[in-house]
Amino acid sequence: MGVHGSRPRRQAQVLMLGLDGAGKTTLLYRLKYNESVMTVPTVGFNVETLETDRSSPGLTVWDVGGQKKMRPHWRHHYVDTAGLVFVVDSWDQRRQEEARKELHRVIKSEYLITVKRVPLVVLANKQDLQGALSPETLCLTLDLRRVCGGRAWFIQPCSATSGMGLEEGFRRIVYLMKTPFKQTQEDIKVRMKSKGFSMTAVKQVLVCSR
Ligand SMILES: Nc1nc2c(ncn2[C@@H]2O[C@H](COP(=O)(O)OP(=O)(O)OP(=O)(O)O)[C@@H](O)[C@H]2O)c(=O)[nH]1
Ligand SMILES: [Mg+2]
Repeated sequence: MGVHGSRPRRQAQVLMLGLDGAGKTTLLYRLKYNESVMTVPTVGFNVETLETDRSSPGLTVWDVGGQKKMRPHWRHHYVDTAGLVFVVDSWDQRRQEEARKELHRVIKSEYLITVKRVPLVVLANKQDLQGALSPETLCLTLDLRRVCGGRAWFIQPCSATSGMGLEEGFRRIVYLMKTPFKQTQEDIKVRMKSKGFSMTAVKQVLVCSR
């Protein structure tokens, strides 16, 4: 990721949303330039391309401002979206309910769900801060299993300031965009069994990635 190729590549659009201050812009520039940037609240959007491995399309990542006044504009980006990344500030427990509501509103938007069923990766950001909620806890507070039924999804812990987990999160959205939903379930089963995990563990992971 982050390295320019010489040939023109197919591009897939990833829409990155989340509340103001969740860390979207910090995360985008950490991925793009491997640098910590000082951010200001995004009014409008930032857009950057990220390279992926040769077998995958390059990514055009849209980072749209998350302030309340910006949220009505999110839907204008749905049309070309192939994958959705929702960034959560895992440390700010007071705003989890607001994050849950906004995420559910986006997921339930008619176009994203009924027409496209775009896959979702939730980035549980700011894991470097003491007291940050774990992905398992966020899974419950955001009610992901219920709201994501029938859609490919994943939750990835990360830190935009250190870079931890970012590439994994974006690799995951590429994988989910490329792979039919049923196949992702099969892949997980096969990989876990080959590593000697029990059937119970396999089932738990499948529930968590459904
Ligand atoms: N400790 C810590 N701070 C972070 C992390 N990611 C972002 N921040 C800080 O959180 C604040 C907000 O980050 P932004 O990237 O501007 O947030 P945003 O989601 O783009 O916000 P809007 O543009 O308003 O939607 C900044 O002070 C960042 O330095 C992280 O992983 N850990
Ligand atoms: Mg921003």
